[in-house]
Amino acid sequence: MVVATGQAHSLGLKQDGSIVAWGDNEYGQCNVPAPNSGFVAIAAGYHHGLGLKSDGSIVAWGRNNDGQCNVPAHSSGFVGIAAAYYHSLGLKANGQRGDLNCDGIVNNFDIGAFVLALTDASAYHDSFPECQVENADINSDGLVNNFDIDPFVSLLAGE
Ligand SMILES: [Ca+2]
Ligand SMILES: [Ca+2]
Repeated sequence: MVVATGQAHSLGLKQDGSIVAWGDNEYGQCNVPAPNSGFVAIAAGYHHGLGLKSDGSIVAWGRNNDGQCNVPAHSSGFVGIAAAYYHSLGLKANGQRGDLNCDGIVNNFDIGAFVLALTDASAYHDSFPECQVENADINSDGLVNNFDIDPFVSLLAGE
């Protein structure tokens, strides 16, 4: 079991992916939201808790006086979490080559985003504001252009 501790409460992540919480519950920091399953990481803030789920989403609960439980929209693709005194951090896997929709994996769902990144970088930024167009530079020559198409297809095919 992985354990994280806050100011006066503690969280434990069990091997089955559920979280146990105990201690001071004045702000609901021990009330893990349902469904309490599928967690892969935990973090405890002063009066709040964070859980990272295997699907890359973040769940937050407990005291929310400074918005530390307001997980931003597009809450997916996270690979790590950290909880500080009164704020929270999520680490995204948005630096992966070929992962143009930055959901943490390279697959057929990246094709549309890749084409957009190649043809219209500003439209790409509008559609995927949290992603990096540089991830379309599959052949790592510093440019996002047609020469990245073949390497991208190979990447998708797992070659
Ligand atoms: Ca992707
Ligand atoms: Ca390139």
